Amino acid sequence: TQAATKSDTRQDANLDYDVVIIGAGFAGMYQLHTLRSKGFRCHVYETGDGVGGTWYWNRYPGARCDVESVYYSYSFDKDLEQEWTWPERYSAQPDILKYADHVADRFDLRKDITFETRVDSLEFDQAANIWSVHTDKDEIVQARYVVAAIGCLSSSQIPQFDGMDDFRGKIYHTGRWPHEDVDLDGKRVGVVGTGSSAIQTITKIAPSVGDLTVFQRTPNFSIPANNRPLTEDEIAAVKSRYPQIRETLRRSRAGIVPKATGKTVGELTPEDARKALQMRWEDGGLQITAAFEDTLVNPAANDVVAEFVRSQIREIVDDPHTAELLSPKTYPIGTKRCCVDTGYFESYNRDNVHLVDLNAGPIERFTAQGLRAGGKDYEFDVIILATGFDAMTGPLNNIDIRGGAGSLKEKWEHGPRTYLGIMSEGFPNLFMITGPGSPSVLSNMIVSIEQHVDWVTDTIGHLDESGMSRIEPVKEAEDKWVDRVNEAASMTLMPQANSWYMGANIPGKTRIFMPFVGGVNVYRDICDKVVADGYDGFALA
Ligand code: N01
Repeated sequence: TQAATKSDTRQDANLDYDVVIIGAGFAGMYQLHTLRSKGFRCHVYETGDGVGGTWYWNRYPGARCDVESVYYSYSFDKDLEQEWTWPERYSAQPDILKYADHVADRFDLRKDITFETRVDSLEFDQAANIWSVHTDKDEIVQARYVVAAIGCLSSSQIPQFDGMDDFRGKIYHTGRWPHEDVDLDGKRVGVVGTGSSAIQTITKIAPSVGDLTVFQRTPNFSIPANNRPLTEDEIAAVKSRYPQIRETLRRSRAGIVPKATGKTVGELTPEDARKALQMRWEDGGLQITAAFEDTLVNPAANDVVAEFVRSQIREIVDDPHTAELLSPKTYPIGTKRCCVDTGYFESYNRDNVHLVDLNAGPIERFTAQGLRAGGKDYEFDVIILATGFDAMTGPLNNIDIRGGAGSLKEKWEHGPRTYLGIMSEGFPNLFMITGPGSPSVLSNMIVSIEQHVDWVTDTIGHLDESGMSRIEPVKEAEDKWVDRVNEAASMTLMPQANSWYMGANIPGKTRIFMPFVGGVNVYRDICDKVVADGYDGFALA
């Protein structure tokens, strides 16, 4: 039974829970499953009224994953893997949400989840090693450990334009899309932003809206998805090889099956370099930057990839001026997350789609009828803000987290400080899943989630079995790790872009590269070694 697997040494019987988990997305669900199967008393608080996290919130038209579904799925249960069949190479949001619901049912997760409840604040009692968890329903519960499984892109960034309240139409943010149908047919629609969310939305709605105006500040590199239904043969082949595929993902840099040439651009003839790019363009997806080993470290190699994509844009888009505006030139390719699309650039060949370059004149204000940009008034029925997220640190900073000496938000004022992206000194017994300082958003999130969740489960199990009740990073270990994360980033071109990886999309946010760029494989070995060396860099008590 569950209780029998947990050590009897615990002193926690008077606490509400052993572990409170925040968030019922892919991280929170798996964390609940693993800890519960080891006999820990866990409870999950979730703001939404269902599971699925990012796939619960991002219901905008055309929402789809940019990682192939057979990779973007749990590996922890062999039967689950065999019984679930993905319909498409890159599945759409409703199918991924169905999968999350299926997992919640199959492992009976909902009985330990309280929905429609936000965790507002956390307070740690340093003497007793207990977290008090406060919710927006005025509930306070106490637990030994807290796991923040709150996602990296869950705090929507809604720019505050003057006059937003004056607008008589509807305003939607892609990351907070309504659950009920939004009828855009024949409507005059404005989209602010040209990131992944915008690109998918624009492509999906362009054929059915009346008129669509896209407000672009920075153009994005986007690669065709080459999405398609998976054939029965493909599905059978994947299912028969799942264990090997999963192992490849775990040992890969980014949690996907790499399609690397293994060569730098200088090791290839110009013709072979072009072939490598053309092959990846036709195959579809995010692998274009893997064409050369040095794409993300060598400006010359990067420019070969970037120029290839720009040449494709020029070929697709009929109007040369629009093609130029859509061609990214101000940052290296891959330093802002590349997008994956199904006919995005083609959308601009439609008569009802218009592109406004905000560099010629920014959005000045919203008006009763629409918005004014560059001195010109635009009229809309609906304005869609595809303006992104306060990434990685935003979701944690939205919770008032007090470790005793101060708040996490204060500590992170000049950028996140973590050890391994899992914990932060001064905040014992608080774990983060895919936190800043781990590979996280640079990887297939599910691979990184499983690795972190397993690590946390093993660690809590180890503490429990050893009769201990507290873990916290040592300051020197954290300082060294922060330096290592920064050094790794500085060896690449990544810090050159004004990306959300850098926090550059949020006015006033410290500009620092947040994820660990060293790779999922390298990172996994580091975490394993820390444990093998007796939790090196952590203080346990
Ligand atoms: O957000 P973004 P997103 N005035 O930050 C613009 C994942 N994702 O939701 O670039 C005018 O990328 C902003 O302009 P700029 C994926 O990891 C995955 O699209 O800052 N414009 C930018 O164009 C992705 O990277 C999938 O100059 C303003 C846009 O809004 C991440 O989520 C699908 C503005 C925001 O783009 C975030 O993507 C969707 C302002 N005041 C998302 N403020 C898939 O799996 C912002 N912008 C396919």
